[in-house]
Amino acid sequence: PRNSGTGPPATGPPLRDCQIPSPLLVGPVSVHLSSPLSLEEIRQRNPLVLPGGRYRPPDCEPRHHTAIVVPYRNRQTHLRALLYHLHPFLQRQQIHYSIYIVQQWGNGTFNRAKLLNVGVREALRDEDWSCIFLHDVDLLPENDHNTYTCHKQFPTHLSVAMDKFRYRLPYPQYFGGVSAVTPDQYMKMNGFPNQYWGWGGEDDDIAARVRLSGMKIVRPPVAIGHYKMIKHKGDRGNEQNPRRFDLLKRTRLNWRSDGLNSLTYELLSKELEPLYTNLTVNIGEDP
Ligand code: UD2
Ligand code: MN
Repeated sequence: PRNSGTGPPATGPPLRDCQIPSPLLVGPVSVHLSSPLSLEEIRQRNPLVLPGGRYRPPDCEPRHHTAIVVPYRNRQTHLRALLYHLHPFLQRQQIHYSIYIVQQWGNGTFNRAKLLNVGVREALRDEDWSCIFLHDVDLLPENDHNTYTCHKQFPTHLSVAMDKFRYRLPYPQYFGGVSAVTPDQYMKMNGFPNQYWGWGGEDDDIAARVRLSGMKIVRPPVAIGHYKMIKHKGDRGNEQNPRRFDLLKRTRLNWRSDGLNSLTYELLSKELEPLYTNLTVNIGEDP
């Protein structure tokens, strides 16, 4: 077959471009959260997904190439729910995609933004992605018209209407949950901060970087950007970061020196699991 996998396309007559919008879209979908299937069952339901969680539409040439990067530690049931919903969702959108789970090694304080930096860098080693999604593990999109593609000029914030905020944007600069950048946009804003250890603030820092680097945030209509967040308590090792307010006061001074250009980490392993690429990474500890 042509174009199986993510390698170079085989020779032969070119496939026609995938239609826009995808004829496979169904619009609103109901998201059930009780007892997600096992990884094996999810795999069986997604026979065209290749090791590493890679997919390419089999019968048309995709116009979009998206890496989904998920910061992660110890959320097995959420991960299963995400994979269960996201694989069919992205396939209906006829996107060429891959899912990266960036797992923080050890019991040190969690650092979401630094894990996202690692995920972007490692994903771009694999492939020339046109778009990179930054995706919480516990957020499930409820409408497949919310396409997982990037805006040419500006970073996108996708999770504009979540059940936990009564399907409204909590505040105008809110950038948490699910967002997306092109590699160019990511470079322009010097990536994300590495210094936010623990819960909170890093999403507002990222939003500030967008503005400080001369860009703005674009969003889908509220009617389309619907998400369910799986209910959860705060995680051990991700306590509220008491320094977040001080750090946020300094984004304007720090963003050029802290970010993509100051990122250091040790990649401990990279495994092509059936439904995702697992990156285990030592990102160090809160100094
Ligand atoms: C909000 C934001 C989130 C982030 C966070 C502050 C929403 C929907 N999301 O999420 O984007 O800005 O506040 O840091 O408003 N995680 C793990 N294991 C852990 C801890 C975190 O996997 O032990 C990952 C996981 O992908 C999770 C994400 O980090 O979804 C954010 O952490 P959270 O879900 O505990 O924080 P929450 O829901 O307040
Ligand atoms: Mn959450």
